[in-house]
Amino acid sequence: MLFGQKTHPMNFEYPDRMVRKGGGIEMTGPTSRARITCAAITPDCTRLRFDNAKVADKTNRSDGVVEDLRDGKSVAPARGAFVFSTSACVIEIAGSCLTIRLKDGLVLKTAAEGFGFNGAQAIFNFSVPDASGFYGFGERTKRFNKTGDILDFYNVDVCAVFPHTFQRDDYDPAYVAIPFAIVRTGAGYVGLYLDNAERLVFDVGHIQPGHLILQSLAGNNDLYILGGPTLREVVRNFATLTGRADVPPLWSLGHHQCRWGYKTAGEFRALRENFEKFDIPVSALWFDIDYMDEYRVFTWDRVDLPDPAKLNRELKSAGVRAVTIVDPGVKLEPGYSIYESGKRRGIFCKTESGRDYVGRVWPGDTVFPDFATKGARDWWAGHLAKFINDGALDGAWLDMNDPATGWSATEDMRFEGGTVAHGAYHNQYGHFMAKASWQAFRKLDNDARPFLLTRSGFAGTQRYSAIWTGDNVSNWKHLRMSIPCTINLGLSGVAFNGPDVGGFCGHTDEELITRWYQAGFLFPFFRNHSTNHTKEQEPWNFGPQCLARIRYAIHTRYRLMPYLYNCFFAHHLTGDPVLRPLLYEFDDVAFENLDDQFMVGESILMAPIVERADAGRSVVFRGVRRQQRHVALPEGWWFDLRAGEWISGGRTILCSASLDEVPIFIRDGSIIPYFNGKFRNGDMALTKIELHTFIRERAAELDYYIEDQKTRQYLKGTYNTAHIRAGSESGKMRIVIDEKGRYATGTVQFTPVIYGAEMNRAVMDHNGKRSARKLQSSTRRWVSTEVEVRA
Ligand code: MIG
Repeated sequence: MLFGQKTHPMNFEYPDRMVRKGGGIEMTGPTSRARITCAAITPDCTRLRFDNAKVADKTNRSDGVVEDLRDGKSVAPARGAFVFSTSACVIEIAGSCLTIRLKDGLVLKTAAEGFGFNGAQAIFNFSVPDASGFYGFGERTKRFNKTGDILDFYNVDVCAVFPHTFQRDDYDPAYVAIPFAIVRTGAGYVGLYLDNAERLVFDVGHIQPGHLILQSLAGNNDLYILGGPTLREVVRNFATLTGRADVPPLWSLGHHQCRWGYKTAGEFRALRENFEKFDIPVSALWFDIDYMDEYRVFTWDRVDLPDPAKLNRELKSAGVRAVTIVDPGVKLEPGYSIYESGKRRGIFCKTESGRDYVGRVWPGDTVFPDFATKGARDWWAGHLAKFINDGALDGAWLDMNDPATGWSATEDMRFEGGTVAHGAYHNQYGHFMAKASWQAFRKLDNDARPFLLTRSGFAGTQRYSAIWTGDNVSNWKHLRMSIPCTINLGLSGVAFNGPDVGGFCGHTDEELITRWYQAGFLFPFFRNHSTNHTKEQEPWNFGPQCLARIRYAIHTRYRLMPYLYNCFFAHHLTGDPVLRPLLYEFDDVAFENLDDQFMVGESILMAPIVERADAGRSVVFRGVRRQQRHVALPEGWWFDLRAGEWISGGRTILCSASLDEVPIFIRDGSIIPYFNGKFRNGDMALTKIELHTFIRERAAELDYYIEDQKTRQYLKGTYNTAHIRAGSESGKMRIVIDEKGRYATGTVQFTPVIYGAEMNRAVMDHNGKRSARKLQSSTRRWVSTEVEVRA
């Protein structure tokens, strides 16, 4: 089937004879027979399993759901009825029509012909006439709200296979498949997760307005119904089902620099020196494919990089980590030790002919580890661990795992010793590669936090890796699209994600890179990356003014590191994404399609400029061109960081921003933990934290998590929660901190910084220890109106 195609709903049969059988309900039609069973997974999550008789292999090979939640508690149909009832919902089956009544009153109903089969294919057709917002769906292009779109779930090396996407923003193929739909109706939100790793197509009101149609091409279907009624609850439920990510190492939240084309040790040293010279923090430098010896995985080009471990230790002593790309393909070359060892152990994917599957990628003829098997994962983990250790590396970057196989037909690749056809693992190839690579890091140090970045993935990949959104282009469309893409991926469980800042393909320019840094500096993953033979994209290539602007954005990220890190910790505990749509915090129909603004955590609203100056509206004020845009401000008060004053929300304002500026607003009732101390690139000790407090009418509360920020001890409960409350009391700001937990207390010292309040004293109480302070500053600006340009 071609991209964009699907099976016509009229080509399915809709079974309508029902009998109660085997703890479930059996449906039959002229050619089809399917048994539906139900399980209560969590108090807010129910699973319906459709066991289609035409699907011979009953194994569900999806690794999407966390192991602990795979069984659930099976629920038999009610006596004498075709009804399943759980604490979350009541599901009624009448012919092939499903009615799901959620406990909060939301009703989700299919069409009369609601689910059907065409051999091994299945269709679920939900009639959702009052739904106007559809979100999630993993990594997607286009806009935030998917109403009217057709979404293919079949991972592909997008840019290589569909080069026309370079100049467009309306194409569908993606590198990541997460078949999860969030539906916004008048009565609240509900989530549907179709847990089937085979190729799927979702049609969101494109062929039938008012309908959400889910189709699978093969395999058995587990349909999870995730309750709300708020967006936050649906997202948290899905994150719990597929796994909330571990907390990343602190350095990985810094600014990263990468480029396809960096080759020699001298270049890496010069890069590090330039970052220092230009006063730009960089937490990691990345090695793209040129570091390898003719693209052989787990090797180094010893001419260009004679002693990589020495180089990487040198970088680390300056606070800069090193990450290498790792492609799954192993060069088919007798005598090459990795190939020989894999061959001996029989861990490569096979074809139907019984031979090792051969693809055609960077090293030439290439074989592929069968990550679906434990044997191959263990083999890979062993080699990767050794490579990481010998090279003094800090992380791995997993590319080409969609999988990309060049001109060799991908579908010929089979799994589990050739017994399982390609489709069962296609969408999970990157996922299982990430799982195997994660094991490698755990092998090296069981108490350390792995850092992995993958291009391809499936539901649940966040358990092992962060995701970058693949090959984008240095143009305004791709900058604009990066916001909804990162938001939807975040709603789909993958909080730690982001685009190539500045754009990967094509040449960036001074204005675009400035706006991209300004839009992206608080994205969860923050890396400048570009392809070879394009304009050099490091921050100092665009003149001193541009450098100053970029520096300002990057410094602000490091200053806000406690806030960002805390968002990641909170994600681990709750499932809340880091980058959020406004809808997440303010459920207002006005924000249903809003995707050129976003929230970072619950307090920071960003409305970056994502249009070229000569494309949008602009004004000249005091001799400076300022670009204009509309900013929707939700109800309540907002602190405009640029003006240093409160403005009222509940309206859309027209904002103008020169190239020095990013419109950022802080929500009334916020405490933002801020780092004003010394750091060297990725090395920071967050022991002295300023509490930037923004209070006008709402009192503020924040749970701030305190732990060692490098080991896995927090997973055993070794962390503290500092519950911080702030409010004004008779002309004084009163801040009360109640720190509790199993970590040593008092390792972090807090200092208040009050914004926009007419008072000059604060009283702080930290676990009973009182201190009165004069306010340090009330107008420290994060992204200044006039950026200081240094020579
Ligand atoms: O065929 O390693 O998306 O980030 O720089 C291209 C070279 C292979 C694709 C990745 C990109 C990376 C590039 N890779």
